[in-house]
Formats: sequence, structure tokens, C-alpha cells
Amino acid sequence: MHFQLSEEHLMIQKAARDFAQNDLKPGVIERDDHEKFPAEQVKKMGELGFLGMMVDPKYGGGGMDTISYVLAMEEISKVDASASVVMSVNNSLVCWGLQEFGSEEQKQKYLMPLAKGEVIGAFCLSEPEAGSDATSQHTTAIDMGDHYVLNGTKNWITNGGTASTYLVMAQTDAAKKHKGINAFIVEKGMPGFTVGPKEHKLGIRGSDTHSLMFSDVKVPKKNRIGEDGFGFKFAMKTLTGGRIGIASQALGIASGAYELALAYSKERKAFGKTISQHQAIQFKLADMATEIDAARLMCLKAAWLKDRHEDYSTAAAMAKVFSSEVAMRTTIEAVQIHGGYGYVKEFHVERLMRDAKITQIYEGTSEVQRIVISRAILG
Ligand code: COS
Repeated sequence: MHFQLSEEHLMIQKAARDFAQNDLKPGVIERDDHEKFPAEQVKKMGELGFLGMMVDPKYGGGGMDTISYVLAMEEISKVDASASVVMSVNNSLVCWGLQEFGSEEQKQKYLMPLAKGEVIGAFCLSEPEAGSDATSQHTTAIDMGDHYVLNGTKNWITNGGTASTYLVMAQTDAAKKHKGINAFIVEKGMPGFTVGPKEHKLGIRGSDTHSLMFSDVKVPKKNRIGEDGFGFKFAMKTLTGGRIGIASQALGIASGAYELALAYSKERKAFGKTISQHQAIQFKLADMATEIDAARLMCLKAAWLKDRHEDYSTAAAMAKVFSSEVAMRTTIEAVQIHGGYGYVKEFHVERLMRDAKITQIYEGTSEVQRIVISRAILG
């Protein structure tokens, strides 16, 4: 075992850091303020290969490992978590799921443009009454022979308005419970598919979150992913990898806030010396640095297991629950270290504190992660 990043990993980390500082930082406060989707920046992310990092180059991706993805997610999330959630959903929930379980035809038609970042995707599992209890799908997909007919509503869909390709879970045979759920590729513009109003959120306000409505939407059978009844397994397997993405997003939010607090503490003077010379601040910084280091190791371990094709579900759940809670604690302390300045927008840390909260909720709440972990250790 060694803890050293390869030359290639360091190059990817630097490319992500440069992109975040040069392209995402300018305007990040205004985008948050006006709930403005970072369209130009997402386009550039696609051109730089950040939207299909782990996809096989033959399908237009970067052919990189999950460790590279964690490193890039951390750097981008330090600056703009609204942009990094687009990256996480597109890479982990959409591209990975299609590469792993899609047919060759689906990969050629849908994965290729998604991996190149020419279009973006959305993952549609949550419903008004199905969040953590994901088996309780009310959206239906009736089998009509050569096509399915979809009816229902999805909630809280990241990239809901801007995506072109939607992976939608729906119940085909309620008697079979979760074994009757299917996953479908739905295109924007299919008759009967409408995008509902945009959500106005506490954090990640630049990201585009919508409800979606399906009213007698005809989806060709060739757009079903995997065998009949594979939809719930598809969602669970895909979300397991997604949790590494959100864990690294949380890690980035925490390390971004920590770096700002550290720099500020060396400049700001109180009682005749910089606040970094006061033990009250030193101990806060020491705790932040320790927890961030632990969160980073957990994210990298989950990624390493995934790259080795070993079981990573418990490691991903542990990384997500820990990193998201570190993000919350760290950002609260970063605001505290900044004092009154921390409470105003110009210093970035209040935004990071608001952004941190969602990482404890989406892609499996902290409570769901604890269910996954406790089942793994108790059997
Ligand atoms: N990978 C593969 N299969 C999995 C899996 C995983 N990580 N987790 C569960 N499954 C499978 C189980 O093996 C089981 O299959 P079989 O019936 O063939 O044995 C099936 O899925 C149902 O699993 P289980 O009985 O554990 O379902 P529960 O209803 O108890 O739910 C939780 C388990 C709570 C862990 C699951 O529903 C979950 O993760 N919920 C949160 C969903 C979520 O993240 N929502 C956010 C939406 S996206 S922002």
C-alpha cells in the first residue's frame, strides 16, 4: 500500500484546480444569487473531458479511473458545488449506468454524446412519495408490446431542465414489488413529457432542479435498460457509485472552506496578533484539517475498491456519510472563523455552508447510508 498519487493523477488534479479557479470562481457568487445555471462553464467541462471521465474512449469518454474522478470532483467542488453536481450526476449516475448496463445501440446513441459532454443527463428515481423508500415507485410503465407507456411524476431532479437524456425508473408490475421496476432512457421532447417548475433551494442554487411529469409517454422497448425487472437493481448499483461522487463533492466543499478559513486566519488581526496565533482558532483549524484528511482517505479508498472491481458499497456509504458531515461541521466553523465577514456573500464561506447541507440529503440521506453500513456489519 502506498499513499502517493501518480503523475497522471497529479495532472488531472491540477487541470481541475486550474479550471475551477479560472473558469468557475469568477461569477460564482452572482450565479448563486440569481440561481443561474453555469451553462458556459458546463460546456467547457465537457470539452475538457470532465463529464465522461470514466467512460471508455471508444464511447467518447476519458478512460480514467475513479481516483481521478474523486480528485477532480474535490477541486471543482472547492469552488462551485452547483457545477460539480452536474459533473457527478453525468459521470456517476448517467454515463456509468449506461456504460455498465446499456445495450450497444444505447451506448452508441446516448452514451457517446453524454460522455463527450455534448448533452447532459439526469437520473430520475425520486418521487413526491419515494425518496429514501425508493422501492415505492408510483410512476408506472405499462408494457404495450413494442413500447411502454409512462405515467407519473418525478421530484428533485438535478439537471431536470437542462438535460437531454433522462434515465427514468418506473413500476411495470406492482405485484412483483421492486422486481417489477424498470429503468428507461427518455428523451427530452418525447410527447407527453414535460418539465415542471424549477425548485428554489437553500444551496447549490446554480444547479437546475425540477419536477418532471410523464403523461402517456410512449417509450420504445429498446430504451429499457437491461432485462425486464432490472430497474431497481440498476438504480441501487448506479447510486452506489454516485455516493463516491457526492462524498468527493462534500470533501471539496469542506476543503474549499478550510483553505479560505486558513488564509483568512493568517491575515485577520485581533488583540494585537493574527487570529491564527490564537489557540481557539488553531484548534478549530487542526480539527478541520484532521477530519478533511480522513474524509479524503475514505473517498479514495472507495474509489480504489471500485477500480479494483471489489465490493465498494459499504466503503462508498461510509465515505458519503462521513464526508458530508465533515462538510457541514467544517463550513460552519469556517463561517465562525471569518466572524461577521463569514456571514456575508463576498467571502464565499456562507455559500459553502449552504451548499454542504444537500450532501447529507441527496443520493441517499445520512440515515440511508447508516442503514447500508449497519446491514453490512450486522448481516
Ligand atoms: N447494489 C445492488 N443491489 C442492491 C443494492 C446495491 N447497493 N442495495 C439493494 N439492492 C438490492 C437488494 O439486493 C434487493 O434485491 P433482491 O430482492 O434481489 O435481494 C433489492 O435491491 C431490494 O433491497 P432491500 O430489500 O435492501 O430494499 P429496501 O427497501 O430495504 O431499501 C435502501 C434499501 C434503503 C438502502 C434503498 O432503498 C436505498 O438506497 N434508498 C435510498 C435511495 C436513494 O438514494 N434515493 C435518493 C434518490 S437519487 S438523488
